[in-house]
Amino acid sequence: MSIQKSESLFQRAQQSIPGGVNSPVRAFKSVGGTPLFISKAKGTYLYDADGNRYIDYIASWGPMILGHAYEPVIKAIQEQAVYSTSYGAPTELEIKMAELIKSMVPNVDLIRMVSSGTEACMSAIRVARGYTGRNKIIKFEGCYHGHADSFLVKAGSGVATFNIQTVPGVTAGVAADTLTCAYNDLPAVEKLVQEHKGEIAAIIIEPVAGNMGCILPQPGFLESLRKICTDEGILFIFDEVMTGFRLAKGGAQERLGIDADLVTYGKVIGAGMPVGAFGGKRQFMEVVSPLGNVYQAGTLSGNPIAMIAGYTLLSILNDQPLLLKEIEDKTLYLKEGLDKVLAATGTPYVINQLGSMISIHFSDHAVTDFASAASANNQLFNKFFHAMLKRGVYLPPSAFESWFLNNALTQEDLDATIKATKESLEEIL
Ligand code: KE4
Repeated sequence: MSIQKSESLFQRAQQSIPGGVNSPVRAFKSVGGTPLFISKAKGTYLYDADGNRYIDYIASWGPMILGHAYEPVIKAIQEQAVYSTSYGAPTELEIKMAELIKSMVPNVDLIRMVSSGTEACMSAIRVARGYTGRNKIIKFEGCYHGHADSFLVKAGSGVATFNIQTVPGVTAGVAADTLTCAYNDLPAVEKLVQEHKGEIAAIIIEPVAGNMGCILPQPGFLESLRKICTDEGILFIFDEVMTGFRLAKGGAQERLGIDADLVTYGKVIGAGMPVGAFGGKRQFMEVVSPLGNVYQAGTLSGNPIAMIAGYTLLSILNDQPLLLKEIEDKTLYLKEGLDKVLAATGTPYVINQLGSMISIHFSDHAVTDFASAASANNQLFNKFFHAMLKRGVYLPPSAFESWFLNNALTQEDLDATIKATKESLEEIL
């Protein structure tokens, strides 16, 4: 398999773009090698600049839940684009989008559109601080809520992949207001809350973590956090940028039966266009400008192209909830196949999975937080990544990422992935 064009494009890209990419996780820095430059995609297949085809398990890090170039979405974008791509003024489309999301998810009376998951999470934290008058937040080591300063403290995704302990440019003052502890470590949360009584505005969490690989909340963990927040006047923020409209129509709130005070969305709600959102009960969201004084804004927030793309995709998921079940069934089929081939090798591994989020960890212990994810044999994962890539299977280029299945995957694709896994393990072990 030649990747000559990607290699020359990567050289050229590095002359004009930091690291040759517009987002670090794309650079293959932890797995090594040359990032593939993608020229097109359709359904579950990516095609790189050299014409090689890959079965895609990234789905643009989540958004392509029904597959790439999904016809109803493409058609809707094409039809809308002729009426201009942005007005900087309100449109009925934004109302329809807000009303649709409110009808699909629990606990959202008001919702504000933004242009990324980072903006959504950054704004949600500001709402919590504005509403409570408190400064500190608790986040969990290995969770990633975007690249706003407050979150780049023991963050997941690329920050974990590159093992960046403290991000230059994030001031000590900002970092001091971000308290961290291990995911699933309830005593650590209780200790922080007691030590900082009355100072904590929010606890923000990925209800199912996807930025350390896929890591599930232990039974009772989220319920206990919910009780702590209620008792202490702390806002409970679910970062559902990954889990929203994937784990269930109502996201993790519905799937896990936990009520958040604020919830953030991204990825799927834009169907691949730049969209994020934050929302919650009226009592919290009415502090947001221009209703309240917590200022938050965006030139392209709610722009018509992003709205029609997201609205079209969400409408389909809303009208056909069995689609999410189909993707979950495909994930379970894949998990069973991976389990069989991995078990046959005798090498230690765990597979974490919920809904259509899944990850493999070459570990002889359960992976329940960042430390246990980091102590897995991630060098072996890197070899596995490349062995799969050369067999036409495109996994996230880091052990600290969840895989994302899309509904364009066929039984043949899944079987090909299981076969590639068997062959890859035979090669690298
Ligand atoms: P964006 O600003 O990248 O749209 O969203 C930030 C974000 C917030 N919350 C969660 C739970 C997220 O997973 C993300 C972004 N996820 C990463 C992938 N792990 C985006 C990929 C990238 O950084 O290029």
